[in-house]
Amino acid sequence: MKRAGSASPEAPRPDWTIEQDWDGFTPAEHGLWRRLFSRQARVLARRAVSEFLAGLERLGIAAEGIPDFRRLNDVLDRATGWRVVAVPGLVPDEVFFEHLANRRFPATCFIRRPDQVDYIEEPDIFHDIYGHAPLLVHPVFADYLQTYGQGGLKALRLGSLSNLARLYWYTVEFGLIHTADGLRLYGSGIASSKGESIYCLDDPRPNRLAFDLLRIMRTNYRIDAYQETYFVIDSFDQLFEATRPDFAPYYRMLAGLPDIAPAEVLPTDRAIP
Ligand code: HBI
Ligand code: FE
Repeated sequence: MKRAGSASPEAPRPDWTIEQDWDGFTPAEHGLWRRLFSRQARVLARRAVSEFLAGLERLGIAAEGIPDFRRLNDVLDRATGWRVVAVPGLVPDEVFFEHLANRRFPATCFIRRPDQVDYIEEPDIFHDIYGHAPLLVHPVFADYLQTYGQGGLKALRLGSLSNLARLYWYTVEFGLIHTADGLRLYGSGIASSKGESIYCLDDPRPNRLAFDLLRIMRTNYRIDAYQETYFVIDSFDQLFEATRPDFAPYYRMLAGLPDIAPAEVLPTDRAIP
């Protein structure tokens, strides 16, 4: 059954936000969340970076089912000044970046169908909240994502969005990080997928390459299969520092260079064991 929030009788708001209508979720929808959540807790225990697991715990979204954004926002706001806002689905790039630039994370409010537990191509609330919200309480990652939103607005004006979108893909969505305990995952696209959480760390097939900003911005990606290449950061500080400069000169350099295929490894790449 669908809820009033997604079929508002009023004209859509210019920022695409809607009400989450938390009271409208059914027991079956809460049950599906709990099932996804407990399954993923086991998988991520020794695979997700400790900052992600700490964020999950701090948000207190473990036990009860689909989180109420009002409660989530109390914690988020106190931690880093971020909030989540409800949107009906994918929103236009400019709207998406405008939210990020103002420390608002647009989150969908529908949950996948029971036959989609293992795979769904579009973002649902499990991906958006379980996958994305935990790192929003991390001060450095919180700043990185806001800076990305500001950079997105600029990339749109400069016609370089395809370059910048790859940075989001290979970090925020599918990033790995090197820690004292070995490789860990932090990307939300991985963290919200049981299969890819295991594959990205345990499978010998994918390339795991050291983070390289310009290289990433040349690399195509697949949205319909596990990644063939992951990029590994050393720390969130490294990520934030590398993306702090003005990208306009980078975009001019990249304009003359060919794209790199998702599976390709270059002689200049540094593989992470
Ligand atoms: N909308 N709701 C939503 N979630 C996204 O992740 C998203 C979006 N709109 C555009 C968009 N992502 C892309 O522009 C970026 O990932 C580059
Ligand atoms: Fe996402």
